[in-house]
Amino acid sequence: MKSEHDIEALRYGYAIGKTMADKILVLNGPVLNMLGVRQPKIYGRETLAQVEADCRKLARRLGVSLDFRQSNHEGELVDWILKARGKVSCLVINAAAYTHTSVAILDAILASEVPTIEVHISHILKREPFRQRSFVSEAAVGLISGFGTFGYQLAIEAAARMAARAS
Ligand code: CA2
Repeated sequence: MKSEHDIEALRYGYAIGKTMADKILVLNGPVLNMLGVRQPKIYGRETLAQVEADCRKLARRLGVSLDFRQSNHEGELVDWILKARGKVSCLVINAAAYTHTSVAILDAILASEVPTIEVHISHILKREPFRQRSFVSEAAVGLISGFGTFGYQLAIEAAARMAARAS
């Protein structure tokens, strides 16, 4: 018979028996499912599935479990962030266009009280003025931007170190 914790763990994709300190949630916002398919000059040639595979490899090496998700829907991202409260040690988020528009995602991060690392593939401060404003940054511990998809690896490394320090 599975406990409520085990069912939650399965739903979130966490390894049963791991503690909150071991869990990193990676969220990706709208249109990132098109990664590697269009605009390779800005976002590179790697697909989101390849980014996920690289992140999983690194997470295994670091001994942390990973839940990696993408949604084109603001409300779905908000729900995932709120459900992470008390269950994950760190949120890594590339909110894509919602970075620059979504007070709802900012409020969800603040309400979740989950330490958050903001990631962008491109260097948002060097792009159009509307991309230079980030609501996510108001709540994030730090920002990784401009390192291409390698930024996800940097964020997971930082998240694992933060979690180890906190536990
Ligand atoms: O640089 C980033 O990671 C961004 O978060 C990407 C967002 C953009 O709105 C942000 O300003 C910066 C765009 C994600 C859409 O990804 C695409 C992938 C392939 C083709 C077109 C868009």
